[in-house]
Amino acid sequence: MDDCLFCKIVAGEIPADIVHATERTVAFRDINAQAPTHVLVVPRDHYADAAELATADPAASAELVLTAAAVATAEGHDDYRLVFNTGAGAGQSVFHAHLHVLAGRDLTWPPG
Ligand code: DGP
Repeated sequence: MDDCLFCKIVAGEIPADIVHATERTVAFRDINAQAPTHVLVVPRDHYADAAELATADPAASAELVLTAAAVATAEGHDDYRLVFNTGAGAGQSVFHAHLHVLAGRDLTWPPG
């Protein structure tokens, strides 16, 4: 996708604080962190949201979760929250699938 922010981060065209990378995923710190650890894990290939990714590439979808777990472990967290905002009404603002990894503070339920 020519005009996708996260495609540009994956391609190295826009800088990001990358903390982990695998064959199919890249993980980088969220620019607007909502917790001491707030990392976004994205597939290298472009899919608009989590369901589109899971339909087209289940292996990459699973790798996203495993990368998220590796990031949480690397940052010393046994407890963490994974979030896929899906659709503008649910808070999705970047339409390249991404998994939020949040940890390092009390995470209340339900989320806002
Ligand atoms: P969402 O609202 O679920 O689509 O999450 C998108 C996240 O992307 C949001 O928490 C802020 C983050 N974000 C937006 N622009 C940038 C950027 O240029 N760099 C980084 N690292 N994160 C960004």
